[in-house]
Parts: sequence; structure tokens; C-alpha cells
Amino acid sequence: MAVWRGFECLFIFVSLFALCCGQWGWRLPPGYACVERPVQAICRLRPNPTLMSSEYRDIQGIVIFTQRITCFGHYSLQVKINIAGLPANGTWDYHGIHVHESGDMSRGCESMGPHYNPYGTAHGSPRDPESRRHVGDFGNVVKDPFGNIQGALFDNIASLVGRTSILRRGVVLHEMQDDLGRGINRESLRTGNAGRRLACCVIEPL
Ligand SMILES: [Cu+2]
Ligand SMILES: [Zn+2]
Repeated sequence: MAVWRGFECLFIFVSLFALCCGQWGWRLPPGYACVERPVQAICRLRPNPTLMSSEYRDIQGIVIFTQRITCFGHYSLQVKINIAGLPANGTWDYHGIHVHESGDMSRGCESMGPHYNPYGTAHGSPRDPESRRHVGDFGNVVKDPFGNIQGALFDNIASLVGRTSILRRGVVLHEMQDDLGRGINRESLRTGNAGRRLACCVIEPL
């Protein structure tokens, strides 16, 4: 008899659960709608006007950010990168790419400040935990022999929503490979020794 009571309780529990979730579609009641929605932003890369070398004057590109938001939190940020116009020098090269603190382009890419770092941590790799990287650390992208960069990455730390949102901040593409904080000098823990700022843009909501 006791066994049957257990089954009865389970049956009632499952029925109520199905009824509630069926009615609300896994959402909160009307007025507290928890609808999953995508948030998108775009950044249109332009060459750094303060850079003297002419070999980087033709850089053009688009970075598209997409993130799914629910009332329980948000999913990882998808970053699609499509850049052209780098030197077609026949080699594959790594270039550091980061979100920098400021969306200010009044002095080209130089006025965008340091890497976006709201937690005051050291520079690192996008695969490092939050305590050992900047929020803006996206690591490196790869340029093909024809001067194009095409790629997509997912980031669990940077976000388009919340207190440390990257919206209206700057994306900077660098001349050198980012050493991801593993270099031998102090600069490695600040900038990854990624060198000059070749191109940049402001992250605008779509
Ligand atoms: Cu940078
Ligand atoms: Zn950094």
C-alpha cells in the first residue's frame, strides 16, 4: 500500500508540473514574461588614422556580436570577425584583438584606452578564468596569405548586457601576435606585447 502511495504522489507531482509548464511554456506568468531573445551589436573596423605606415591604410572589416539572453542569465557571446585589406604578403600571421575601455575615436585608435578591465586583473588568454584575464581579452585572429581575417569565437566572460557590458567600447586589431600574458616582460601582463593599433571601431547596438 505504501508503495502505491509513493506512485500516486509521483503521478500528482508530474501532472501538476506538466500542467504548469505547459500553460506557461517554461516561462513566468504573463507580466513577468521570460522570453529568450538575441541581442546583437556591430563594429565597423576602420584603419587607424594616426598610423603612419601606408601598408595598413586599406583595412576594412566588420565584427558582429550575438548573444542570447534569458531571465535566468545569458549565454556565451558569439563574435564573428570578417576583415580584409591587410598586407597580402603570402604568410599566415597572428594578430591580437581586444575590446578596449573607451569608444572614443577622437585620436584614432589611440584614444580608446587600455584593454577593458573592470576587475583590475592581469592580461591573459580568452581561455583563462575571469581572475587571470581582462574582460576585453579576445586573444588572436589569423590573417591568411591574401590579407584577410575570417573567424568566429565564443567568449564566456565578455557580454553585451549587465554591469560590465562591452557595448559602446572599442575593438582594436593589433600589428603583432598577443602573447596572452605568457611573455617574459612586464608588458605581457598589460597588453600581451601586441604592438601597434592597426584598426579599430566602436561596438554599436544593432
Ligand atoms: Cu588591444
Ligand atoms: Zn588584455
